[in-house]
Amino acid sequence: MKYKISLILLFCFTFGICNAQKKDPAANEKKIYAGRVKTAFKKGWKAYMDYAKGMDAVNPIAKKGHNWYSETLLMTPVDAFSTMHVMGLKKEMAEAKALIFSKLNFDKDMEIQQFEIAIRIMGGLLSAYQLDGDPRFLSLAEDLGKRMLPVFESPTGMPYRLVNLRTGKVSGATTNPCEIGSMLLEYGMLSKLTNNPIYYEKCKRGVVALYDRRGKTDLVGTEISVETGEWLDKSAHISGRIDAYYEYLLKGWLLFGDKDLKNMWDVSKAGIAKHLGDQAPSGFWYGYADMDSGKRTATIFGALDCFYGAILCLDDDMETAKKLQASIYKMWTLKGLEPESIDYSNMEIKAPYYMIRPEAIESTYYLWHYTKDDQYYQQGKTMFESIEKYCQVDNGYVQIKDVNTMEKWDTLESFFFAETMKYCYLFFAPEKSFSLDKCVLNTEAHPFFKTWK
Ligand code: DMJ
Repeated sequence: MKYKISLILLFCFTFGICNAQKKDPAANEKKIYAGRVKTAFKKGWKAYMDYAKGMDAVNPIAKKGHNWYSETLLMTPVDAFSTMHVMGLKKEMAEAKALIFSKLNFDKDMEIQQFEIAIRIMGGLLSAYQLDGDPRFLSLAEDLGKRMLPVFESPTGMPYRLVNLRTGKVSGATTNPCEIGSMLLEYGMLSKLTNNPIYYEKCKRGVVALYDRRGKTDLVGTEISVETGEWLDKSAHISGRIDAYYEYLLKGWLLFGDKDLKNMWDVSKAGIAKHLGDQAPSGFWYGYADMDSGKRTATIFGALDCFYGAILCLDDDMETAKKLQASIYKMWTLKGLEPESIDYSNMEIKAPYYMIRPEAIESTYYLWHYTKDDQYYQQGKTMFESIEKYCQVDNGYVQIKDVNTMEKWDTLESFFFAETMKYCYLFFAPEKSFSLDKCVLNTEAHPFFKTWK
């Protein structure tokens, strides 16, 4: 009798496991990887708490921290919070909140770069408010938003780059499209959540002023004066200094349903495809061109440019996203970690460092999310493994000075926590912990939810 029962139990157990494996053979592996990404995040965070608590960022090897400006803006805790929430890291969330609510204060006689502070700090606070519900996050974001508003008081309506948080004095009249347009999501969210349209209105006015100055190719250049409206560098590309301007035209439409943005995106997208898209022998890439003539000026593609794969996915252009992804992965596996930039005409590395940027992982994740094609899941695993292998030190994670030698660079940008770790985690995260379909991620990967009608 006893023997019979054991046999039945054994049968049920084996059958149960086999059945579960049939349902999702990768379930177990995903659980293990989700745990490993969380462990990596916690290790990075511990380094911050041990050596840089209360400062902007950590230098794990030197066992110290540093601030961007003369005083801290709590860059790492604010940027890290939304990922802690997605990962369900309660202890770390409590630590970040304690720091933010006891130490974060914007009343400082300090000149800051409004774009970086908007996407990392304002974006982080707004997302934290939506995820966590604590109204102090929103109050801080609103205080910051008010202090940064003077940037829009230029003759053209395009924002100045820098502002003093206490006095409101602005400077930095020479700027770029990214620093003009890539705060539209943050200012828009602030408007929605505070019922005060001023932030979105001012920011959108600057975006439209920039768009109206686009070249004959429908593309924007790299440098412009917000006082005269004149272009100072007419080089068009999707790399740093322009990238998130395009990203926010599409995401602004998706989040706010603003048809002007949709139109601006459609026009820009066609210009990008026509003048920057480049089918080379080494693969499909986006290069540089003159914004008026469309003449190719360089065949450079960089780590930052990789964001465009995610945007193509959001725009439902899977075929182009897949072509670009093959190149992104080629660049990543060239040395085992992606360099900052390459010349795709000969696959020569132009800038050899790796800042633990997220964009390649981001696009791989979007493609996997929308296609569920296993090759992208495998690529995501490879990317995480290479960060584990090359960027990990005994007491944390650091950047890489040169992907040829994998020499360490003892610093860690806050986007390691906000983005790189978040995208790595999402490949393996339990479905119920996060859904990309229910939010729009800002350019710093902070989830924004449409909570209004
Ligand atoms: C982040 O701050 C944001 O993703 C920004 O849009 C570009 N640069 C970094 C990450 O590389």
